[in-house]
Formats: sequence, structure tokens, C-alpha cells
Amino acid sequence: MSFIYQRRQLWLGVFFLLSVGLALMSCTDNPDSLSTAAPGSKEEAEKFIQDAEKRLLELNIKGQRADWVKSTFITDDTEAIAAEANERLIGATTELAEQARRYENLDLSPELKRKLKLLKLSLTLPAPKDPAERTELTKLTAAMEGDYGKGKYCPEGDKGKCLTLPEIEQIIATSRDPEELKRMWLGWHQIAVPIRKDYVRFVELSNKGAKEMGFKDTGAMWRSKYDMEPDAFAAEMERLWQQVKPLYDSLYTYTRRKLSEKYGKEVVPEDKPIPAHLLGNMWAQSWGNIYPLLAPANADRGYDLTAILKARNTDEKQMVRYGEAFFTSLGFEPLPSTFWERSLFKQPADREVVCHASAWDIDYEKDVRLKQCVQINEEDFSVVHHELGHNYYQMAYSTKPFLFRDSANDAFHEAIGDTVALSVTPPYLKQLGFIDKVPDPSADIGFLLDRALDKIAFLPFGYLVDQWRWKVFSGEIGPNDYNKAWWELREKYQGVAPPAPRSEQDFDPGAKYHVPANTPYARYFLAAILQFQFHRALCREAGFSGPLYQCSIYGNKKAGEKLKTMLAMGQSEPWPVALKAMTGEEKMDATAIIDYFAPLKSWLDEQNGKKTE
Ligand code: X8Z
Ligand code: ZN
Repeated sequence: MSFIYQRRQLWLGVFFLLSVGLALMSCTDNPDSLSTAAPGSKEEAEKFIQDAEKRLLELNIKGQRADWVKSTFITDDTEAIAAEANERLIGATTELAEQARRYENLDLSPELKRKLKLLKLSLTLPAPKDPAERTELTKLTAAMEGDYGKGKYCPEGDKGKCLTLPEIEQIIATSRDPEELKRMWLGWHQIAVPIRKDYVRFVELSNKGAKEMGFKDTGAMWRSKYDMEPDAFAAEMERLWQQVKPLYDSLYTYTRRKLSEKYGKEVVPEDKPIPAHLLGNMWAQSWGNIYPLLAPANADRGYDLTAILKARNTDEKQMVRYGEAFFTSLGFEPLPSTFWERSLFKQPADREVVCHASAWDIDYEKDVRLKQCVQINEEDFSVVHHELGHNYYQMAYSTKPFLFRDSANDAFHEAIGDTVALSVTPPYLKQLGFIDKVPDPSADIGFLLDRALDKIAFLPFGYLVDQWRWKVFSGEIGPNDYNKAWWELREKYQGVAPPAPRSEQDFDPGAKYHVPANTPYARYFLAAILQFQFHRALCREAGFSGPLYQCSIYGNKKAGEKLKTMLAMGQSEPWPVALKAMTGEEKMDATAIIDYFAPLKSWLDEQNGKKTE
């Protein structure tokens, strides 16, 4: 249900609308014969898109509402209602995408051509045309996300107290007892076991839908959404990974040694993968929570944001207010009153919700919402900025035609709030009154290390999730190897290992939200790199000329204006055009993240006993 989710629904809606329109034209079910059907006229194409956008908007709003209620109140009924809405949207979208083929070869305006293309690529969940199979698929996806949302670990069996994911995550973040961490890790991963068989069927059905739409499989369809050939996109991901890998390697070596010192060589051998339960995060995807174990002796960053937030008795809403205040300092409007009335900030005690944070665009205008079980800590301080980045993007492109109401590509959506959060620097925290004085420059390494534990540690995880899924969709990884292949990738890219032997009874990928929720993940890898590129451009715009990590654009209206202009473009142009508008650059590029962390890289390499270049 994150922004991504909405997008899916949006498109589903588009298709829905289109399908209704299509019902009036007699058409075959065979896409190939459709493509050779008599081409429509330019005027028809315009009318087709116009009607589609209007209808899709209505349908998507309905879909969003059903989904919002389902995600904030998981029951069999809300799940069924959301599945039905989704089914209608997918059905319509599929038919509309087929219809759009009639106009493919006409000499249309670039705007219309782009809309037709977007229409065909919009689904995240392609579904078979067979109504029974389509129903089965949408029920499966609703159930998988619901099962994840309801997932709990009951240490004393069903009768004792059960822990929800935020509670387990809190223990994983703060406990330093390897046995307790292992229990939590194993306990949570159990929730995915029943999801496995649904996932197998989901892959079959969704692939069938993708094939019917002319794609090799669902993964190929996902890779086609980046204004370039799918293979070129995969190569682009690999190019960027190779650019940043040396940074990860340096951080990894340092971290493993420190953990080995802390837990002993029997628990963390220095020549083996790091046990995944010791990194402060359930998926070992960001390691900021173990900063205290790794802090440099003479270069600690000098403050503890979690402790500060707690000492100030910050509540959930106030956490969100801080995020809003950053955006308004850049010249954005305050969030609408409906945002504050309708959002969910706190995990309710009396019902099941999907706690995984997401930002919603209910009416594609001003009814934006946040759904987050906010914890009062540093991690969620960042997540709040991340989510509001989605909401401000949504509002910025809301005046564009419906089919352009999305980000330049999905990584842009993920990068905006994080870009803003990069400006949460010590001088900014002083401005907020969180710290009395800006720490001495000797604290810079500690600051950079803390940040790297989130941003650099994330990169291989961000990369591998869809390496796994692309192979699952293509059939290269079959159901009998799901778990084995998952851990091969986790070892290869992250260098982590499970805390206990795993088998094909387990379904460890399913213990990560985006797998049962079917949210693509390559976007986060790209966003982790892109946000530094954005940061560099906005800092340049703000006239900042010092080291990139010291820049904060807080309060800078010029930088805000630059950002707003790019956000307002939505999806109306291929993403390199949007990137150029903001950065002057046309390619995604890791030099900004590398520059940002350059002093840390030298320091780590020294610590690791390597000569710096
Ligand atoms: O899912 C999210 C956001 C919502 S779009 C909270 N993120 C990824 C994750 O949690 O795995 C943000 C970073 C990566
Ligand atoms: Zn996001």
C-alpha cells in the first residue's frame, strides 16, 4: 500500500476504465490479432485516452479506499472487498492495454504516445484473462499481504503473549543477546511458512497474465518500466552496484571485525558470513541500530537522536510534524487538514493493520495520507521524511493528466523523502533545539559511519531482492530452490548467513513485506544512489560548496523550487528528462554517494589495515 501500491491501483483503475470502453468495441481476446486489427484514427486515440483517464481516476479512487480500509483493519471481509476491487481494476487494465494497441502505429503527439505506452506498462500484478484464474490471483495477493500484516511470534505458544512485528523489530534493534536475537529472528521467519504455497501459485498465475500481455514473464514486465530495454535496465543496475561495491566491502569488513570483538569468534568468525540476526535489523538491510557497537573511539558522532526524541517526550504526530516542517521550510504547503484527520500514525491496540509504512494518494488530489506505526526513534524519524516525500510528490503532480500522475520512474518516488532527510545534519538538529552545540569536526567520522550503516549497508539488499524475484518469475529459480537461492544471493551480495540451518520448508523471502505484498524492490536500490545525486544537485542550487555530507538544504527556497519543478513534472517525460531538469545529468550515477562517503572510506580502509589510495 505504499506509494507503489497506489500506483498499481491507479493503473488497475486505468485498465478498468479502458476495459469498460472496450466492451463496446468488438475485439478478440488474442493480443496478437488485436495488434493487427484495423488501426484506429488519431481522433479515436485521443478520445480513448481521455475517456480512459477519466474513468480510471474514478476507479482508482474506489480501489484506494477499499485498500486503505483493508490495510488499516485487516479482516476477512475487508480483504475480500479489496480483492474484488483489485480484480475489477486488473481486468479493466488488461483489456485497456490491449485496446491501446490499435493506436500504436499512428503518428500521434509525444504526449499521447507516452500515455499509451504507460498504459501498457502500468500493472505490477498482471493477471490471466480467465475470470476464475484472475479471481484466484487477486484473492491470493490480498491473502498474502494480510497474512504478513497479521504475522506474530508467540514465544510461549498461542496462549502466551504474542509479539507483533514492530515489537520484534524493537528487540532486534536493541538487544545484544545473541540467543534472544536468534529466537526473535527465527520466530518472525515462521510467519512466512504458510505463505510459500500461495506464492508458488501467485508466480504461475501472474506470469500467465504477463505472457498474455506480450511480456516474457512478470519480472520482464517490471524491468520494462524504465524508458529503456529490460536487459539494458538490468545492466544498469549491475553497473551501479559495481560502482558502490568497494564502499560496501570496506564497511562490511570493519563491521564484521567489530561484531567479532563484541560477540566472540565462535559467534562471528572473521572469515565467514555475518550471522543475519546480529545487525540490528530483521533483514540485515540497514545497520544503524548497531552504531553504538561500532562507534569510533575518538570520533563518536556525539549525540543519540533516539534518546533525544524520547527525552523530549515526542509523540507519533510530532514526529510527522518535524517532517512536514522540513518541507514547508523549502517552500512547500503545509499538509492538508485531512492528512492529519485521516492518517494512521500509531499501531491500534484493537485491530490488525499492515504496519509497514506507506504513503497514500486516495483521490489523486489532496487526500494524501500516511500509514505508519511510528516508533519514537531515529530510524522512524527518517522513515517519516521518506513517506512525506511520497505525499509531497503526489500533491505536486496532481494537476497533471491522470496517466502522468506518478514519479519519473519508481526510484524517483522512493528517493525524494530520503533526499530531504540527508539534510538532517547536526547544525539542523541544533536549529531544532535537539542539541546545544554542533559537535566538533572530529565527530564527522562517527556521523558518516552512522549514515553509512543505513545507506551503504542497504545497497546489496536493495539489489538482491529483485535478483531473486526476477529469477523466480523467469523460472530460473523453481519452488524447490526458493529458500536455497535466497540465501545464496544473501551470502553473495550481503555476506550474511541465517542464524540456523534453513530448508525448503521455510520461505524466508516471504518474511520481507515486499515479497508477499508484491512490491518491486529495484526501486529502493536505485533510490539509495539517486538520493545522493539529488542532494548534490540541490546543494549546488543552494550555493553550498563544502563537503557534501555537511550540506543541509533546510530553509532554502531556491533548492525547494528546483525540487518542486521536478516533482510537478510527474511522469510526463522519460525519467532522464526529469533527472536533467533537476541535476543537469542524464544518467543515474554513483559518484555523489561515493563523494559523500569519501572521508569515511579512507578511514575504514585504514581501520581495515589497507593502504588508502
Ligand atoms: O518500504 C519502504 C518504505 C515504504 S515505500 C518504508 N522502504 C524499503 C523497506 O522498508 O524495505 C524504504 C527503504 C527500503
Ligand atoms: Zn517509499
